[in-house]
Amino acid sequence: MLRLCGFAGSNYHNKVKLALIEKQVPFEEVSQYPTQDPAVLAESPMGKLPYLRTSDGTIAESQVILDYLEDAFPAHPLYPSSPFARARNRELIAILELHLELVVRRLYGEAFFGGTAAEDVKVEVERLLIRGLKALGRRTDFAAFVAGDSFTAADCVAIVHLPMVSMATKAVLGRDLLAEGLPAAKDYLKRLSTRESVQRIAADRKAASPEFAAYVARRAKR
Ligand SMILES: N[C@@H](CCC(=O)N[C@@H](CS)C(=O)NCC(=O)O)C(=O)O
Repeated sequence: MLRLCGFAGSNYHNKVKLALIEKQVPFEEVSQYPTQDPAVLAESPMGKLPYLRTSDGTIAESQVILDYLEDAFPAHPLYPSSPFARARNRELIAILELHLELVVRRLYGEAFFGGTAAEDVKVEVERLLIRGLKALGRRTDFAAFVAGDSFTAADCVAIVHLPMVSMATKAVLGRDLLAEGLPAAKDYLKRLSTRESVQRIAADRKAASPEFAAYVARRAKR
């Protein structure tokens, strides 16, 4: 049985969990919060979450895990069949992660963990997010799913990362850059929120919120 190690409040954890649910691959979850504990570093070299325990060993990095799942469990594919469409799917994922999530992450300290982001960081993040959102809008209109008419890996990524753009920019910049830059994405998130897999993620995140609050409190004391 595969074991997904991480926590329900993590967007990267939920990306992999969505893929497992959508692919109908059985798995169990093991609750793990960020740490540099040697036992965790032995399983996830950077101590990043999530990581996947398989019968062959552990795998870290959510995108690597998604690609492993696609290779190991080809039934219920999450990528299109043509090489070009697969590349375009991964291009969407790269935009979502490199040019949106990794950028907005610089605001999480202030948005969620009681920290303060420097003014120059806020200015830079806003500039880069506007650019990243424009790039995403050049590749999808969110008419149905992110990459066309069916649910794909790019949806597993968009569903978990795009709300972070909204939440963190609202909290730190006082404006929802997602709503301003890509209003169709807000409608898409609302539509997809009724999907069974997405509802399960949301319910699990809610159920784990006291555990997450305890982690945030521990983190603030460090
Ligand atoms: N590139 C990694 C990013 C994962 C990531 O940043 N996870 C966060 C939790 S949402 C984490 O482990 N943070 C702790 C740390 O960076 O040490 C992936 O795709 O899995």
